[in-house]
This record gives sequence, C-alpha cells and structure tokens, in this order.
Amino acid sequence: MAISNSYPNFPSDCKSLLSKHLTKEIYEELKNKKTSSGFTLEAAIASGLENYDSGIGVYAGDLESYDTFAALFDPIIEEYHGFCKSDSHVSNLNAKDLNAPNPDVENKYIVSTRIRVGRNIANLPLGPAITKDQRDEVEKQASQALNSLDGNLKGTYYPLDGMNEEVSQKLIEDHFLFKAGDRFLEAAGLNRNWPKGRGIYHNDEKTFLVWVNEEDQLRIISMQQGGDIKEVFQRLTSAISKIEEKIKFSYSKHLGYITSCPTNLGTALRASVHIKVPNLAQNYAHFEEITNKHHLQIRGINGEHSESVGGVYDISNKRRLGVTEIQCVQDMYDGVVELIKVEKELA
Ligand code: ADP
Ligand code: CIR
Repeated sequence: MAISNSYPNFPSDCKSLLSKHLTKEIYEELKNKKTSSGFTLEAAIASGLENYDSGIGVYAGDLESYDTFAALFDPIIEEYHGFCKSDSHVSNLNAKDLNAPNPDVENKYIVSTRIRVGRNIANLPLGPAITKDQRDEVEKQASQALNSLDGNLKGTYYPLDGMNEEVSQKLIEDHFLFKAGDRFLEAAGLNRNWPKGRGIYHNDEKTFLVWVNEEDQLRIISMQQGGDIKEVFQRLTSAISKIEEKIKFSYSKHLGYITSCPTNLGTALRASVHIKVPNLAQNYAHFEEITNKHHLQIRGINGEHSESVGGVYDISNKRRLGVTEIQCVQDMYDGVVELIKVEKELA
C-alpha cells in the first residue's frame, strides 16, 4: 500500500498519466479539497498509487470531482483524448450516419464485434464514492428499467449475489460478464460490498447485455459474432434511447456522459472487434503504427490488461471525448479495414 499523506514518490519506470501530471504543486493545491460526497485527492489517486503499472491511475467519485480536482484531471483528459478545457462535447447516436459495411463478409478475420457505453445516474455519486444504499438504489432503478424492455432487447436481470460459480465463470470466459477482483477497481473502492448490488441483464441470444454497478453504474453492451458493426451499433442505440426514457443519466455540456474513469468521458463508448491478425502481430511496431494512425488501442482478448491468445486481439477506439459516437465507431471501422488489408498482404 503506497498511499500516504505526503507527495508520493513514483518509481522511475512508472508510466501512468497520474505520475506524469501529479506535480508537487498540484498535489499541494488539491490535497485538502473534498467534494460534497466526501471524495478526496487521496481517493482519486489511490488506484494509481496501489498499481504503478496503471496506464492512467485516477478515478472520479462524482461529477464534482472533475471540477474540484481539475488541476489533475484536465491535463490527463487532454493527453488521453486530445480534448482541451475550452472544448465542448457533441453527441451523435444516430445509426443512419454510420458508414460501416461489413469489412469481413467471408468471416476470416473478425471473430466478434462489441460496442459498449458507460452510463451513470444523474445526481448520485459515481462508484468510487457511492454508499451501499445508493448502489442498491441504482440496481433497483436499473433492473426495473431493463425488465420493461421488449422485442429483441427483452431479457432477464441476474444479480451476482447468489449466482452459481460455474455460471458466472462461463459468462466471463464467453466474454459476457465482468471479472471479479480487478485490482485497479479494487484500489479505487469500486469493489466495496462485492457482490451485493451487482448484476448482469441479457437477452436470450446474449447480443444485448447490461452490467450493473461495475466500474460504471451501467455498461450497456451490444455484441455478436462476425463483423456487422452497423447492426451492433443500431441495437445499442435503440437500447440506449429506451433506457433513457426511464433513467436520467449524468451528462455535462463540457465532458459529455460522466464516468468514473476519465478515459471513458464523453461518449463513454468503446467499439471493439476481436480480430485475427497473427502475421501482422509478428511485426508489432507496424501493427501499432496502424492502430496509432487510427486512434485505436490494442488489448488482449480477455479484457483490459490481458494478453492476446492465438494472434487474436481486441482492437478499439481510444478517443471517446470531443468526438461523436459515430466518429468513435468510424475510427475503429477505418482501422479494421486497414488491418485486414495488411494482414491479407502478409499471408
Ligand atoms: P470494457 O468494459 O472497457 O469494454 P474490457 O476490456 O474489460 O472492457 O472487456 C470486457 C469484456 O468484453 C471482456 O470479457 C472482453 O473479452 C469482452 N470483449 C471486448 N470486446 C469484445 C469483442 N469484440 N468480442 C467479444 N468480446 C469482447
Ligand atoms: C489504468 O489506469 O490502467 C486503469 N485504471 C484503467 C484505465 C482505463 N483504461 C484505458 O486505457 N481506457
């Protein structure tokens, strides 16, 4: 446990944005500040201090955190998203504006496509600062709203508390459910009272899923096998608008949808494919050159901080703030088209 009440010393090989942007001056300016839900600098930086291998290392406890601790959050947000203090966020969830014909009709490269957004309920603290009662209230509101969905979104809410171990393990292995015990979330206080208040909603086909009270209060997910990105996006946007009829989400003109991790602000959208690129992956520098050009992130196939298996990678948009939802998906789409082209040439 590296938390202390003095300016932290980061190891020299620490690459987190926290270690880069938490100067002594900023630490001194913020160390005694507190938001109205009681969130402090110490809580905001706990994950990055406990986990020196963090990419980012900070979490917000509420909407106010982004103001109160702006001296730290703003430069991190600017470096991650390329979004400045004077910029405004614009949303566009109109699937008609997306130009994304399936880039892999023969099903050779894209194993599956998934698009998710994070959402949090307006006027409640975010997960790192939420109380048990507030978290239970989120679960109640979310499960009620979800249980009213119909058509292809109709499904069932399964609380994590009491879920059979084999069932949850299988859901995790099949990429449908979040893992337990993530050390980054643990240190941020996001796993308090686990597994109470957490759960997953899904339709029978498991093409529409909602995680309740993980890193964000809601993670709304649309996914399916293959590369029909537009179909996945359409299902997602229709679900979002139905849920929004019942729940008011936390949104700010400047930062868009409010999330506990600053990397998710704005659209809170991550559009990913699991894609087979074994040849390109032999030349990792070239692989990264293409993903960087299209503002994409490479992850392993068992979630963030995991490794690739068999040359299959999770490729997703990196920018989420200051770009519309359409642009986020378009970033992923354009990059995937190029990755497939290069992989074909190398075969
Ligand atoms: P996030 O919730 O930020 O999207 P993760 O990287 O932790 O974060 O992924 C969550 C889960 O979704 C993991 O099980 C991961 O394997 C799965 N997943 C992500 N993208 C895809 C995809 N395109 N196809 C299938 N599963 C996916
Ligand atoms: C970290 O700092 O590595 C974790 N807190 C996760 C950050 C979110 N990841 C990302 O790159 N979008």
